[in-house]
Amino acid sequence: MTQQESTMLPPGQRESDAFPRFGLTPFATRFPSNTTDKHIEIHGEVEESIRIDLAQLTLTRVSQQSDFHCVTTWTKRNLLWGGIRFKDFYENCVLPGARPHLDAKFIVFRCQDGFRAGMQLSDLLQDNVLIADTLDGEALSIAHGAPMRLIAPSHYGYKSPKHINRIEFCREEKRYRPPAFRFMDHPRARVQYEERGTFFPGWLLRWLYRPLIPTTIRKFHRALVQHEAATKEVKSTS
Ligand SMILES: Nc1nc2c(c(=O)[nH]1)N[C@H]1C(S)=C(S)[C@@H](COP(=O)(O)O)O[C@H]1N2
Ligand SMILES: [Mo]
Repeated sequence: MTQQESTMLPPGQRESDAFPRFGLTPFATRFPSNTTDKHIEIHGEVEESIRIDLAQLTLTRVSQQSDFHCVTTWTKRNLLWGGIRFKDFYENCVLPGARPHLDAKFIVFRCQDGFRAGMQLSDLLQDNVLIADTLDGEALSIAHGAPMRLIAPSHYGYKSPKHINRIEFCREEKRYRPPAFRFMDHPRARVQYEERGTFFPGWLLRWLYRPLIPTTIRKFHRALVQHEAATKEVKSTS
């Protein structure tokens, strides 16, 4: 098991006891329609668009303990994720199968709830970036990204997209449209350098974001409770 060094919190972060379902509020009421099949489509600047079923892969499984840092300043420490390394997936499945163009170094993840995250390929090839399908030894819940999500612990949480189902290779990031206002997106979003967003410094965004945490948590929690009640109802009447 790889363990991330976890001593001091990164600049501007505060430890949270809870690990809430969280995100941009428009996504609170959107849910994945498929929570079991682990299919990822590879598209964009590639020789061949392909679809990979993670259940069929024989890549080495890893478990990793790492801290999770939301850009709004809460940090949940020591989460135990299980899955495969993105780097292994890229080298063994994506490169030989889809053959991305050599200059396609910007990657967009698309998710079942419409969320998306753009990242540099070089950041994704770090050892601590996973495609995770378990948390604490259990299959990922809907709250935390079923059936699978990216985990990129050196970057703010908005670079750990949940419910991923599609990966696109791009030549340039200029045309990428973030899911929120552009100032809220940083192409790298490294926690260590407090790259919370663009145009505004990280320390300023801390103060802008912090007051939004409680209402966001409530919104996401309520929506999940409603969703679970609705899906239960459907199951019992069918
Ligand atoms: N599909 C999807 N992925 C997402 C989000 C989202 O709303 N939808 N929110 C992001 C943000 S801002 C954060 S902080 C984390 C929250 O992860 P959690 O809900 O497992 O705590 O997911 C990230 N990935
Ligand atoms: Mo976040």
